[in-house]
Amino acid sequence: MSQRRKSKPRSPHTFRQIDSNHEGVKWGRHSFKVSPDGRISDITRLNTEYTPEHVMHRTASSESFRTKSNSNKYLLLMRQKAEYDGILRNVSGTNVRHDYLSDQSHTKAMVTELCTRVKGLVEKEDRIIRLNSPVVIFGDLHGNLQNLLIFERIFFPAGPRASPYTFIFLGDYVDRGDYSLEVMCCLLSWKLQAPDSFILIRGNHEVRIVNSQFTFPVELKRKMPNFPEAFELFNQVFDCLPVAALIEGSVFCCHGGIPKPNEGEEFVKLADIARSPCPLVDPDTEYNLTHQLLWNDPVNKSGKFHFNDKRQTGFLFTEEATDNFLKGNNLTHVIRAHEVAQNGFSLNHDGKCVTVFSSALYDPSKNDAGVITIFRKIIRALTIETNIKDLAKK
Ligand SMILES: [Mn+2]
Repeated sequence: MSQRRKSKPRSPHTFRQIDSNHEGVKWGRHSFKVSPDGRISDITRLNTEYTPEHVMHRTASSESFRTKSNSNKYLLLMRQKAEYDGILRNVSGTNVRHDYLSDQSHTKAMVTELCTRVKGLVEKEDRIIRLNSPVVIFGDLHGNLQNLLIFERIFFPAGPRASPYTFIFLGDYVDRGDYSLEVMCCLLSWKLQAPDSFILIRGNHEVRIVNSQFTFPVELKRKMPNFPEAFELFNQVFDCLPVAALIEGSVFCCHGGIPKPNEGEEFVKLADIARSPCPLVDPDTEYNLTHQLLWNDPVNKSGKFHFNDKRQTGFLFTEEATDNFLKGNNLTHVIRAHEVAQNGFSLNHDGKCVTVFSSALYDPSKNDAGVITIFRKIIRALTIETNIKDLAKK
């Protein structure tokens, strides 16, 4: 019989190191029942520590897990609106016979509260938000409420806080589609419920000089004729949205793409993007680097940057520009939105630049919606089935 080797006792130093470095875990405050379609009920508070009731009601966790919290009431209104309009399968079991959103007193209080509270959250955020995986990344929504509610059912049916994912939206929430107001009310409600894991990045349509020329103000006026302040309230939130996200210190996310460096420089440093002002009302004239983050597109051409003819503003960036930006900042990939893609995503620059677009049927070629996930160091592009024929209740 072989002699068993005596194992060396671990040095106490090792234990001390582990002890001093770990961040620890703690109990969440709520437990609940989840139905097969993801609805939560039977919410109970775990009494692991004493918290006074008036403090409890102000935490994001109770905002998420109290069915009577304002954000949950607003989300229910948006789902009922979608069911009433026949763009979402009725799963609530209630037959919605009334368009609750047409009640002006509801919408005015809702928009005021959502905009005021979320502005208070996003203006404190870093301009580049640093995150770890797992993440789900969404591209342009453009007022597509139906697709957004399908994403909810697939990725966070019991709310973003009950999911291990961090959700990143890359902007262009409003204009073009019919439901910019409802899309914004959903996004802002979820932001209140999960401020650290529900991230809203600014797109070029989240700029009042842009959206004032598209459908957003017309839609607000039609749906809330007695509340002209709504347009400015939403845009004050937009002025304060962060402009980029960085995942695992390696994947850079923004709406448009890589900005052109100053003469004599090879690449734009992340530190310069992080200095983007807040609030930023007109990126074009106040901080052009951010204007480019919101507008630029990738191109397969030689050289580095070319004028963006298609947009008549910003630049097209080449693979060489992508390489310089990635190498200079020690990154591996860029994930951006801003351009429609047939399967919901497309790859440029040898897979180093990814485009994601999350609004189906946006163009005449009947594009699909896509999302990107990053999980265990793997980037995956998904096409989401959003065909509504079997979803509509008619
Ligand atoms: Mn765009």
